[in-house]
Amino acid sequence: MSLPLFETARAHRERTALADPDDPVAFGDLLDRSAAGATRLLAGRDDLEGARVAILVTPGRAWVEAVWAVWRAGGVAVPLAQAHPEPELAYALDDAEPEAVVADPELVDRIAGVARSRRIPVLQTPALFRDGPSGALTEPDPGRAALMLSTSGTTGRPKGVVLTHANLEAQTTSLRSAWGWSEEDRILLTLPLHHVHGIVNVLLCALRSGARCDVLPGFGAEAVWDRFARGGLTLYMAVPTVYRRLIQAWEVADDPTRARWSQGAATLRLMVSGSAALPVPTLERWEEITGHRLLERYGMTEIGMALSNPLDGERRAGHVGRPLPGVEARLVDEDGRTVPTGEAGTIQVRGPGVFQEYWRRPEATREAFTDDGWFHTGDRAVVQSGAWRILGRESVDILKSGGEKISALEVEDVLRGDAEVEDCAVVGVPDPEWGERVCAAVVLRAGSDPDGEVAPRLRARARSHLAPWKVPKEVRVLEELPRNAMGKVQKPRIARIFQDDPETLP
Ligand code: MLC
Ligand code: AMP
Repeated sequence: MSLPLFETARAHRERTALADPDDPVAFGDLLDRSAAGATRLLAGRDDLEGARVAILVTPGRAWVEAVWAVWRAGGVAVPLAQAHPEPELAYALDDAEPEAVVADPELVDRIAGVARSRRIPVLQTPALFRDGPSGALTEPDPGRAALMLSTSGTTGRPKGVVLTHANLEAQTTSLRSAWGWSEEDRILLTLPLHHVHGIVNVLLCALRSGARCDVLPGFGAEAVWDRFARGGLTLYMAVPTVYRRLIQAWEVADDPTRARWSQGAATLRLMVSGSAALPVPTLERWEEITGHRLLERYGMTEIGMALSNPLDGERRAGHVGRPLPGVEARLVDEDGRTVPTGEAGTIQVRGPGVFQEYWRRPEATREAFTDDGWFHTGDRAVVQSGAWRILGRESVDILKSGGEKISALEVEDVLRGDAEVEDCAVVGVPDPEWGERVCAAVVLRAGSDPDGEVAPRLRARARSHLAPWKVPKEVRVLEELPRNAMGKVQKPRIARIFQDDPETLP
């Protein structure tokens, strides 16, 4: 049995799969080097049998080689965020219990300590993929787990979302058909590779199509514009914050630069936005300066992409289109009954792209699905004249900042660890740059100095424990948290306090 992804790679051995950022890498190279990596990971065994291997590798050829090596050895790849501080990495290792970590030499120091104390070996790129004895590899069955991605939930700490090879194949098949992918496509990757957006929509769709992916190791507005201007690209996909930053860079550029950038962008065939609501002004300004009407789509780590505006046809502003090929979607009320057309409800999704389970959380997995297999997304929407419109989330405790999902409860737990904090509430405040800005209201213990260095101290605490996007951009001391008659903290009221009277960062 062979996975379609690797069949495609074999059929395109001589063609360029990646440019990293300028060096071309052929599909054949990726196959050969990942085979060497798989053989080393196996160390004499036939199959990793679903063992996890954590990946702390910069987007580029080594990332693909590492993940393919894990898959070809029968393991589950667990991509880690490069920006994670030690406690986040430690949590990820304790949760996934990987048998090894694959890390770039320049990232090894970040994880070496936490890996050593857990007796997890760290294998370094690119040495892992050097020529060596390559054993016979038996590719895993499509039903086996391939990828574990971390997602924030309403229950505090992040959960592992387990996707099988068949899930990934279903997700890429759906998107390739909906967005007209072919081997002639060339996409620019600037998204991080610890999320479904960068991994599936950009990288795996390209590799599975026999197309080419040009990689920038991170996002920079000028670098992206310059890459558009150099020509040759056909596709770009990003989160709304990125399009806003690109617009801002264009606005301050001189006329010749603007002209060069706009002309370059106009040569692409499709630009896609997702992972958070695309503000209509961003959609409109982008269309004015590039001629591209962004295709907005809706997805989630657990399900891949579910809804999309059409490749051909009307892309309605503020809407996310309709269900993608192979995806069933419906709106339900609180009792789980399908709502009448035109009424708001919560999105449920079913289909072959939907994930297998939350890692080692059978209860959470059970609760996320109905008896007949619909996944409950927690996002509210309404269908207007055939197009779906996202209305927001059911839970006030799930925030989205710059496309990163954040659990308010997880941030609150860290802030409560400060000796002076009696209580706190973390909220998402509507923000033109981030979509939502993470803000924290804190109540101090009696006797604490309210004029002291509370905000910088709490931000520093958050920074040392949490990924950078979870660090509150603003911290305010309140006398008490507003509560309703039942004693429940009224988060929308707290968000309004920050909204009505925005403060600059301390
Ligand atoms: C970085 N910072 C953020 C942030 N990213 N703060 C809030 N939200 C974020 N998302 C912090 C930095 O640590 C820094 O803090 C300050 O903000 C400015 O940093 P920067 O250098 O300007 O940010 P940058 O590194 O350029 O990152 C911004 C970004 C990045 C938008 C390019 O966040 C990004 O790539 N986001 C995409 C995430 C993604 O792929 N999501 C898809 C999820 S999957 P300080 O204090 O040090 O100044 C999904 C499903 C679906 O949602 O539908 O696709
Ligand atoms: P994640 O859990 O990080 O995969 O993020 C998924 C969430 O992002 C969804 O549940 C939505 O809340 C949000 N999301 C993704 N795409 C869109 C979109 N186009 N509009 C609004 N919200 C979106």
